[in-house]
Amino acid sequence: MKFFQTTLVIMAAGLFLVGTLTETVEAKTVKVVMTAEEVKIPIDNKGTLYPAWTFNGAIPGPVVRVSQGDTVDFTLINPRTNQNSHAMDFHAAQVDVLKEFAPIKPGTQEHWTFVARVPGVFMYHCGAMPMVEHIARGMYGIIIVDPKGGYSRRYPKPDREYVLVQGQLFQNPDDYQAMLKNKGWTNSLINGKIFHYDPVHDPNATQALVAKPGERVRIFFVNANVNMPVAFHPIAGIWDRVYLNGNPKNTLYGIQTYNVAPSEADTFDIVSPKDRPTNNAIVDHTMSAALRGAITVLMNTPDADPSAGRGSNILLK
Ligand SMILES: [Cu+2]
Repeated sequence: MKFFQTTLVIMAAGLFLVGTLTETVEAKTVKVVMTAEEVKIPIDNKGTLYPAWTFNGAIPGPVVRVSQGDTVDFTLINPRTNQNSHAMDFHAAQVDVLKEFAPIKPGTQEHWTFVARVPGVFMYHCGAMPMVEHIARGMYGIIIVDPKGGYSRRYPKPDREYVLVQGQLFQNPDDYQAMLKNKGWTNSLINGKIFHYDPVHDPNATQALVAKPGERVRIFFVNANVNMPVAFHPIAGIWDRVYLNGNPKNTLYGIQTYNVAPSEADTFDIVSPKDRPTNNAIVDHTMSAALRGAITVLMNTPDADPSAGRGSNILLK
C-alpha cells in the first residue's frame, strides 16, 4: 500500500454552501500521481515473473478513492526508460478522449483534472494503442467514488470492504493479434495473481478474504478482462445486493450470479449466516475462467482479523 499512501495526497478542502441552508459539504481536491512502469512482476503465488506494463509497478494499479464532487488532480509520468507510449482513461471522468486520454511518449508527463460527478465504482486503464495489449499486460485499476449522501438504508455501511479486479493473462505478451482473437489466454488474474486468494486450489496461496459470521462484506469488483464477461457468483451464498456500477440508485436484491461486461465495475454485498462459521468461494462461474485462477475464498470466522477489509486494507497485496 506504499504507493497508495504516497501517491494520494489530499491537497485542499474547499467549503461550499449547498442551497440557502447552513448545510455544508466539503469537496476536496485529491492529487493522484501515477508512473507507467514496464516491469517484470510475479503473476502467481509462487513468484513466476511476467513482463507486465503497469501503473506504479503493480496489477492492479493503486486504488483511487474519492467522494462524489471531489476534483481529481491527475499526473501521469512516462519515464524515459520505457519503450512505449502510455495513457490514462478514467471511466469516472467526463472529458475529451483526444485531449486528456491521449497517449504520451517516454520521457514526458501530463497533468489534467476532472470532477468525479457520478458515484460508484469505475475502471481505469491505459488507452494507448494497441489497447488490448496495454490492458492485457496489466495497465488497469479501480476508482471508487463514494456517494455524496453517504450511507443510508438503501446503501448500508458495510463491516468489511474488499477490492477484486479480474484480468486475463496471455502467454505471449507481445502478440496482440492473438489477444484480439482471445488466443493464448492461459490464466485469469485476481488482483494480479492466479488463484491469488485461494489456498484450496493453490497450496502457495497464503491469503483469503476474511470476515466474521453475519457481517456485511462489500466487494468492489472490476472486470478488466479484454474480451470476456465475468459471471460473478458467491458459491454457498447469494448476493444480498448488487449495486450496478456501484451506484446505490441502481440496486438489485437477492442475486445468484451477475454478468459483468468487460470494463464494467459493480459493487456486491454478501452477508453470511450469523450462527456459524462458513466459507464462500467467489468465482467467475464461467468454468474456463474459474479453473484458470478466478476463484477467491471468503472465510467467515469469529476470529477474523479485525483490520482486514478496513481502511487501507481493502486491496490485499
Ligand atoms: Cu500503456
